[in-house]
Amino acid sequence: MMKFIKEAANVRPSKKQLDWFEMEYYAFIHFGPNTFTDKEWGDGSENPEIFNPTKLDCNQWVEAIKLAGMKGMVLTAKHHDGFCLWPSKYTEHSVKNSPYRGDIVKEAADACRKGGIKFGFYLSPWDRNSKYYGTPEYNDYFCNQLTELLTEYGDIFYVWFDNACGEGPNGKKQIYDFPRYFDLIHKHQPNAVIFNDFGPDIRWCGNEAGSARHAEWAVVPSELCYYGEIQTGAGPMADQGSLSWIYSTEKELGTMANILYSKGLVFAPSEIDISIRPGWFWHEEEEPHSLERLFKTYLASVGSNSSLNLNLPPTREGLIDKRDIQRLKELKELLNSEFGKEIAVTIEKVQGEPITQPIYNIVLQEPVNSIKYVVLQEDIAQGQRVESFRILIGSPSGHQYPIYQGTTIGYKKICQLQNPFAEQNPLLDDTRTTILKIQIQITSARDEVLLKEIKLY
Ligand code: FUL
Repeated sequence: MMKFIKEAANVRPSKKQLDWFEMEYYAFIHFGPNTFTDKEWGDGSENPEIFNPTKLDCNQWVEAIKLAGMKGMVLTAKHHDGFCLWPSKYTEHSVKNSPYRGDIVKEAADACRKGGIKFGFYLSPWDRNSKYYGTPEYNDYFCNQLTELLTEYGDIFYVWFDNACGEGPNGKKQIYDFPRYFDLIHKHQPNAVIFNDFGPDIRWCGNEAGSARHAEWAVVPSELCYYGEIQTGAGPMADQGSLSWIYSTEKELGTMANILYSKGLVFAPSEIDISIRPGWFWHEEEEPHSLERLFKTYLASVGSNSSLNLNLPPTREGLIDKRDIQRLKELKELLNSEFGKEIAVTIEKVQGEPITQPIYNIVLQEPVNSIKYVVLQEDIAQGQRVESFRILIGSPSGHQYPIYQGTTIGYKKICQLQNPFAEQNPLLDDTRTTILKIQIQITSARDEVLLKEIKLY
């Protein structure tokens, strides 16, 4: 068992997964016929004539994304309605037959390049317009479209496959040839990470509400990575009678109880995807979520070993809504004020008895009134190791008070010691004028602990 735990601690990310981790925060853009019909899911019968953005400006999207501090864009090149935002050679259901004749994928990719951010696309396997859907020919159709997107728009950092399908038990059944899709991506865009519910490079966090697991592990049972194929009835492990698959919403995904009996382990970190508004597509009457909700989501994603893919839906004119830009600005200002000024410290690492329980003694150069955040980072390139930790502050009389109890760290853990929107944490009261020391105790880990950063704010 010890050997297995050590192995789990040493499952490592690829270079492209590391690059993705470092992006932390990027934007989804949901745009298409739904924007004009006021729907969330089109049925594919929409007339392309309705798609008519009159002031479309992808540079404005990029400005909004950059203003928010995000590092990339993921555009819905084709949503479930099958309508393509590029003039695909393989269908008439696209921008080429709309009053807007341009190539929106090209405009978006060019704007990203010009603005110095990365570009990626979302491509829905579920296609409610294609006559091929539900037949083996659909995989050819899908691969043709995927190839267009992979070869005609420069560097792609991300290919986001959506596993949603609303066909129901009597609907069309499509066997997706995911291995073939993945091969195409590896061939044409070897640096692109691939997202699906089950990975292979990045996996869905399991909800669209912006909430995190109590312990988010990047190393998960390999059974998960075949789930998508099981769902569609295909693939090498399409054995529905077997218990050996794990659902992507599983709460304990990656924790010890779950990995101990797995067939293997893979490195597949989580992304939290959420829209800035209730819907993924723009609806006039909807308002952006509150600043508090978005900030919490940031802590639950970027601050909990996931990334944040925050959706900004363009309006019918083809611009990011002013209300959303205002909220993004507020969020950026809040992030700047919360994480703009580091507290200067000196850190001493004391080796605990086992190498998996080191203690970090942190002495502040100047006493402070309060510490709002402790930000921890493991050297994730070596694997994810910490299972649990706690943070203590020293009182003037020399007593130590535990102020935070944590589970995983991974790429980044933002420990919020006190909620900026709430009252003062009572535990801090008697020491708050004189905090000079804190201590971080790693209480359990899967192998030697390699913390890369400890920052206080
Ligand atoms: C879901 C889709 O059904 C939604 O429309 C949206 O695109 C979201 C990101 O993924 O599965």
